[in-house]
Amino acid sequence: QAAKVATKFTPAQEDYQKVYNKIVQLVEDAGDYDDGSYGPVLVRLAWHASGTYDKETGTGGSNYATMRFEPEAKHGANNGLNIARDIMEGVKKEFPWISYGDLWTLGGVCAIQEMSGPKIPWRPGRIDGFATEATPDGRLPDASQGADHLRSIFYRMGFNDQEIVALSGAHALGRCHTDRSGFDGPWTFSPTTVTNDYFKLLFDERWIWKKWSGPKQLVDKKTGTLMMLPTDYVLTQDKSFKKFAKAYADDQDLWFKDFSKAVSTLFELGVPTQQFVSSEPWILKTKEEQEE
Ligand code: DDH
Repeated sequence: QAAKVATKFTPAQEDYQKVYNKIVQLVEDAGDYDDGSYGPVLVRLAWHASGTYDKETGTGGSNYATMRFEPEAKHGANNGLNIARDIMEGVKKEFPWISYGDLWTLGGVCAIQEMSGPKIPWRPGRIDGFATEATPDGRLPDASQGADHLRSIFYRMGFNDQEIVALSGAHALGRCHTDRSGFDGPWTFSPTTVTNDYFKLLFDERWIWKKWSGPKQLVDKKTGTLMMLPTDYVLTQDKSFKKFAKAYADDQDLWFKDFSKAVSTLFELGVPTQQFVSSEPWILKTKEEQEE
């Protein structure tokens, strides 16, 4: 009798492209949800899965996808991300071989690229970890604070001022929900398209404190429909942050380039280099490029 040989499936780049394509499908099937796309909330999931990294202890980051476990799943900063995790669960059913860390970061890459953003170099290699590897609360930024807080949070991940500002431009996408963070509204008029409008609006609009019983936030004086968090507004107040924010407001190509690099780094935080299956990150194709 022949012995059963267990053959391990080794996925190639084209297999990850299939996962990417499945995510595209689900993002587009959002119906009435928010602005008609799950893209922004998928970007937020990828970011919160990665932004827990602490370079001193080497803990946190996207490697183990510990947001699957309580209490990390229930951290206030992660409110509402169950929606994104549930969507990704649908993808995982079809491609059970992919790790959660790879899946969630790929979701972020896919969402950014499909919403007209820059290409985000990405490679697989993250592994599923255990609840004991979950990170303590307080590693993600608190929107009510200022420049010192931003620096202490992002320097801990290994980023500098320029990268803090570049990454913050992700708020071109999506919106705040009163039932998730307590804040309310979108940052731009096109919350499902990656543009440098976030930076432009920061400088071009007049921002006033919103009069309401909710948490302290700003609204644009002209329409009263857009918002900025205290941590967004500080990018125009702090001298070092302001220099970069102004440069990105003036030059979308420059921001795309810097945003792509910083996001690619962000999504790899906490992953030991030897775990990656390829020495160089890949550039996956957008849906549109594959139709050409
Ligand atoms: Fe953010 N973010 N973020 N953010 N974020 C929120 C939503 C979204 C902060 C606070 C909030 C980044 C940085 C910061 C996205 C991406 C990124 C919300 C609203 C709050 C609050 C949540 C809700 O109510 O649904 C703070 C503070 C910071 C900071 O200090 C720098 C970064 C670096 C990214 C990134 O992706 C690189 C996205 C996308 C959203 C919209 C989500 C949605 O559902 O829409």
